[in-house]
Amino acid sequence: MSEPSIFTRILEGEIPSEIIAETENTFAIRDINPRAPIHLLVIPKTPEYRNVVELAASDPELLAEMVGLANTLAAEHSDGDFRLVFNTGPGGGQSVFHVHAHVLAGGLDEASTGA
Ligand code: DGP
Repeated sequence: MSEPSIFTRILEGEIPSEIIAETENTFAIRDINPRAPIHLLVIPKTPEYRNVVELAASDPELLAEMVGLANTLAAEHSDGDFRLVFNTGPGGGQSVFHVHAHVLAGGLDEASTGA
């Protein structure tokens, strides 16, 4: 068994971080290192998918649930418009291998493209 991911540890309350929203199979937190005025993470509760490619191939409904929560959060925290980023692989900037979507909103500019 590999170590639980940082997001599983947050979900289980081992690491403090406010869970700002959840659905049956997903939850959301604020990114610890925000790169936009609104920078949230939407995460499946299951740790079984390392990245969005694995998730889309195995459980597209769960991916759709993530997109739905991102949309809800962008409406609640900003004007409803948002950028959704899935860093994929270390070369794509991914550092946590428990798939997650970066939801960026609120006065985006070119500088906030990289989540
Ligand atoms: P990525 O680099 O795409 O794998 O994104 C991982 C993000 O997770 C990164 O932007 C920072 C965030 N992050 C890492 N550790 C923590 C934490 O303990 N709490 C919160 N809220 N965010 C974290």
